[in-house]
Amino acid sequence: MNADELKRRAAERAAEWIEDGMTVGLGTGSTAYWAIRRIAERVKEGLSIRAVASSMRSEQLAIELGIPFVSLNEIDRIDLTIDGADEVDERLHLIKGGGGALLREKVLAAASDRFVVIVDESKLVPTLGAFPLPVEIVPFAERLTLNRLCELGGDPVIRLAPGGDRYVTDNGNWIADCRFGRIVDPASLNARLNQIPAVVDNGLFIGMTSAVVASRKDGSIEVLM
Ligand code: ABF
Repeated sequence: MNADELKRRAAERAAEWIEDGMTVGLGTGSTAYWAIRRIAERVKEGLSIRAVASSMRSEQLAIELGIPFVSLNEIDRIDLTIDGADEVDERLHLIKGGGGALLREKVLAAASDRFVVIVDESKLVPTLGAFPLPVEIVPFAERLTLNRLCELGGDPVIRLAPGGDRYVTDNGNWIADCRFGRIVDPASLNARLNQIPAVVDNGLFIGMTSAVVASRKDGSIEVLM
């Protein structure tokens, strides 16, 4: 079974948890896009929901597929958000942000009654950190912030867009991809990073995951809680 098929299976399993009348958070990334496609199919079959997106890319895809939308500023809670991840550790802490949408993804996750993560089994790791940790920073203080990330041992690299310019997030910020090595205490690193003044947020999602739907190469689907 190829990676796309594994992602699709996890996404469709999670989309089964969506019920009529829900407000649904839409994630970002190739796995989350499979969930958006499945949600669009169910909307065509009569499912009545309203969606809020974690990125302009997700919003664009959902609008193209006919999913009804609501602005985050029109709601106070999200019933269920379905999103991908770059790494999931044994306590279901996450590294997210490989897709550049970590800030809005974390906002949606925090506003959700249930935050469900969909992955193929390659994302399951014993300890976070093999995937570079994305840190969203304010361009105004790039140099000072990179210095602080270096002092923390992050060896930061500013993410570039395909054209070679700095990648700009939906929020007008930049991303520093940081290599901290094995992150044995992600909660502590998360706190230290977010104390740096021009760090907007980082890709560590600590204690936010309600469930992980992981699809395995043998064709099985595992729900981790
Ligand atoms: C998004 O999905 C990001 O937070 C994460 O980086 C990405 C994973 O992408 P994919 O599903 O394409 O592996 O939620």
